[in-house]
Amino acid sequence: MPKSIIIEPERVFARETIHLAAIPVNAYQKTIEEELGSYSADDFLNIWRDMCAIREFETVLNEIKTKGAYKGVTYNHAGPAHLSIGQEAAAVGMAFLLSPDDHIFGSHRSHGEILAKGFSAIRQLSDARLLEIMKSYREGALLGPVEKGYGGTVKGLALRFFIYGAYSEIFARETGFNRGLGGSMHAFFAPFGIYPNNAIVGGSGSIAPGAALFKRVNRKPGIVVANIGDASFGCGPVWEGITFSAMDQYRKLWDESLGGGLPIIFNCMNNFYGMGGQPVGETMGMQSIARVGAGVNPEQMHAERVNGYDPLPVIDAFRRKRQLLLEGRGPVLLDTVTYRISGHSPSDASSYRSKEEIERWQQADSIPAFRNKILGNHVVSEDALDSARAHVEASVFDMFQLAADLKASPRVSIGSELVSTVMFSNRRVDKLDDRAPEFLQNLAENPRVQQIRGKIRTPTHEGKPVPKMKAYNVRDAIFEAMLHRFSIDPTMIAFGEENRDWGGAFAVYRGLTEALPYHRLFNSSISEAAIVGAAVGYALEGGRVVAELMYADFMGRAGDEIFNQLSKWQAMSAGQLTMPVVLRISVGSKYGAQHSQDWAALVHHVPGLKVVYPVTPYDAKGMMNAALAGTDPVIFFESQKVYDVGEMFVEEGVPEGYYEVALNEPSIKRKGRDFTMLTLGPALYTAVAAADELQSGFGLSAEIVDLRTATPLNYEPLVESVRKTGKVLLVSDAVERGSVLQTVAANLTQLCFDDLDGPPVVVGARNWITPAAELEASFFPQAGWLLDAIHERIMPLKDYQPSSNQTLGELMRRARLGV
Ligand SMILES: Cc1ncc(C[n+]2csc(CCOP(=O)(O)OP(=O)(O)O)c2C)c(N)n1
Ligand SMILES: [Mg+2]
Repeated sequence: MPKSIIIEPERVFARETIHLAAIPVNAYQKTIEEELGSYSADDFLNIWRDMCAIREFETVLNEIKTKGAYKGVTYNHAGPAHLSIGQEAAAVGMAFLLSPDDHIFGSHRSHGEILAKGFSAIRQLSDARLLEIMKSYREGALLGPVEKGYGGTVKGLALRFFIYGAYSEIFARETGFNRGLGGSMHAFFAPFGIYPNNAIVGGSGSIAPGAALFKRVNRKPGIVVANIGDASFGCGPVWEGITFSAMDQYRKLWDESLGGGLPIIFNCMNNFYGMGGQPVGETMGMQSIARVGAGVNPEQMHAERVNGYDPLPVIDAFRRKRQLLLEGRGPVLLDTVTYRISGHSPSDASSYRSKEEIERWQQADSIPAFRNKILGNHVVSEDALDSARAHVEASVFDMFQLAADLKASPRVSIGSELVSTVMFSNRRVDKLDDRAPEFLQNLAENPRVQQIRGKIRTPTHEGKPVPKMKAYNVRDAIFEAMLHRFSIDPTMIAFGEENRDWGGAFAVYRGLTEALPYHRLFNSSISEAAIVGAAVGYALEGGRVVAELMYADFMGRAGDEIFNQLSKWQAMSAGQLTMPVVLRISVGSKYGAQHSQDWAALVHHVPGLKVVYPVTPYDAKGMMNAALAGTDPVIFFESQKVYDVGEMFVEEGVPEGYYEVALNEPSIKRKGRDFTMLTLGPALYTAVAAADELQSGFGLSAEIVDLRTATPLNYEPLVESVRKTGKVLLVSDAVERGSVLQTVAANLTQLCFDDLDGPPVVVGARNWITPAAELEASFFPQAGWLLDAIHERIMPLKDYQPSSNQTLGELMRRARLGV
């Protein structure tokens, strides 16, 4: 049902003051004596041991990066190492109380967080479960080398297994968590609740909210933590992720049983520096990151600044904030203050800070400070501390040595085409969970379903063309395919701007508001980065999403999320994660320069994305069905020029039942013999008009092939057609320079060289901004342009007068000017 949130002028204009609450800074001031009831001696020992392990892990990396050896073991590590020496207390404090169901996301500097979370999970999981994880994880590939000759406890084995997996991943070994395809900045290990870390600063800020969304929508236990740096708070996507996480609707409009606000902590690992820039005093103005919460919601995100140079205040904060999240009162912001003693990377000369400053933080170093704190109270003996440290350092060293050993820990063979096999998962999964999908009504009663039932699905009816109002159109086709999957897969959700009550900006979703509860279809904030980022987070937790960008021109707003996140996580996980996301993107017209551009070429260029562009009802339904049955990210372009178009090509009409159209197959829309016209997008209809003119005016028959897809693309039908005709014209509404069709033309030139009478000719839109609606005919390819191009560059048409300049000289002129 549409919502009703009434805005009353009298209330809006009443005189008031907005009061901000005080923001706690270093509120935790407990002594160890006061904490004795909360921690056992073992807890203290474990905290200490975990900090020491992280310090040693990072020290090894620092030594091999700067000196090429550690304790006599030489190793050349070619890749990055963004170390967190100094930040151990913050990492251990963050992870100490988190359960394996609590999921952390991180940054380029997350080795410490990964280790801390892994150690915490190992403590909490039973021996049986740990063995199960170690034996099943990548079929025991990591466990094999570690268990050889090991005679200790299961937990000891798990600790070594985990450190080994981390080092191996950093060293790009087959035995890494992700077969070395993730590496230092992207490592993760989902069985312990460690989710992707991100080399894009603030990348996790828009992804982690999707993981929290997954937990709410699918009623899963646990919380989500986004560990991001202080400088990342200058990143737009972080703000968008926060906004997305704090939407009122979770608590005000969604079913209460889902649990309320998103269970997410944005945990700022505040080390006072970007690389060398300083957010406080130089690159930002908020002074304390905790202040950000005050602008987000009345609860101010329960924001606090805590002392992250001592693990206990951090544990205390996580205990309290986790509870808030479980009560549905999220999101939360923590400003966890720490310091990076190590350089940004081992090549960092620290030219941006003084030696004195580093020395002062070294003097306050959290590891000796914590030791003194617990020793002072005789809770744990000095011997116990020393032996725990020595023991864990030995494990770190052993595992470093094992990971550095190319025999025990080989690299993946580059020639094996491993990467090719993980770029796409290419799976079919009908549903990602077994529970019954939630609906608000019996679908037979849905007004849109009933309306569609009365529509005509064939190109003609009683011998006449079908009037627009009665034709089953592209809009209906997408709706039908989505409703089908909504009714099968309970995890499937859809969101984007104006997706709910409005019915989607172009009315594709009209009727869904009545059918679906809020958590399956909702309006998001105007946050394109968060829309795509959250879709990524939702999918990599195991759900299916249809996210939507209203116009292709807005892709830039979600650039990182599309280009680096949606596209890359399947491969960076070595195929362990799937990414069942369909990103619907509408291509505009009549709306000028910033609302009418076809940017299929941008995503076609990015490895890891399937890119399709159906423009007929038959194709739209079949391809949406296929996209929603798969597990790969599909960029699903739609054209606003053709939402209303009925089926013109499939005589039998668009089936009412389920069918799929393969996502890599071009479709021959009209058979012909004289030349081939290849199209992508709504230019199909321009080609049809041109082909009709060629037939009636010149007796020429064109074969029209709609690519329907940019990636992947089966060239066989294209080659077959071009072999037959020897001539090919390629047409799309995208600007010609760098377009998908230029790539297809280049490939066809090679594939059909011997059969071609001349080179393939590409006609695209001008290399301009899209002008106003009234001038579009001078920008988008017109049927006449196609005839002109054929006449000038493929075969002269008898007595023909071109209306536009499609000559090679003009091609040169335009290229020279860049227009
Ligand atoms: C989007 C993006 N911009 C710039 C960089 C280069 N870079 C890597 S780390 C870093 C500083 C990040 O600072 P912060 O977020 O505070 O994390 P810290 O390094 O302090 O842990 C920069 C600028 C990047 N990786 N990603
Ligand atoms: Mg920082």
